[in-house]
Amino acid sequence: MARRMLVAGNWKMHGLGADLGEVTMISMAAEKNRRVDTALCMPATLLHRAAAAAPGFDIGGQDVHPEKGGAHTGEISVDMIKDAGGALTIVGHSERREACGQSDGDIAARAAAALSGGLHVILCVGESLDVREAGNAVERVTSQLKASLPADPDPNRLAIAYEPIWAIGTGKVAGPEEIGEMHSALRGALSESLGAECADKVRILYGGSVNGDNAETIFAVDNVDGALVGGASLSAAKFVPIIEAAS
Ligand code: G2H
Repeated sequence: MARRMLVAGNWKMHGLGADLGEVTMISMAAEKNRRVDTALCMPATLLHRAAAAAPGFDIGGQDVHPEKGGAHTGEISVDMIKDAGGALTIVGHSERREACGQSDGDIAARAAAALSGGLHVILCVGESLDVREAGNAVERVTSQLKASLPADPDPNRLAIAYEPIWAIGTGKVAGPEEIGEMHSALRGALSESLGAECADKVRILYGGSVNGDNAETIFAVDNVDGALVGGASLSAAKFVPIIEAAS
């Protein structure tokens, strides 16, 4: 089936109030390009102001806690993201898995809470360079996906992002054959876990040093339904060409 492309930015720990003009410019470009779904995942401090700076545009968080509230210093809940105007969240980014020791089970719980609370979810998976060089990338990443999936997800509100850790912020991009092989394997793993009909609706994004120069090549690969973009999402000048490449 034809899936709509999704291009989501991940500002990570970047951005101050002075940078919100970029959010507005990106949202205006997205408004003109209705063929592609577009979103920006902001640091918690900017969620509310980014939503106000870009009415009608999808703003999201970068992680979410599975519980509704409690003694969880530094965490953010589903209701907090929604209250700030957010519509989606990333879960399972490798930087969060590593920094916070999140297991696949933790990621599944976070994704389940976000989906049941009404958010859209971008669930990240990816392998290290050691795993890639040992020839175990497909096996590792498909296992990681199966263990990180929430039960009975709404496929229209779940996207998977394949982000090889060795390609994140390094300027190294997986080649079209590596991306195609992994995305096809991830579609198969989704089918085994959720059934073919459901798996067919889930978008699989690529992430890792995507930019305006390489986006078109990446988007031409089978089973690539968009991108999760870090560094190149911080300015309209760099992000808008990626949105255009998806349309
Ligand atoms: C991968 C990506 C966004 P970048 O983490 O999630 O970042 O595009 O900077 O490699």
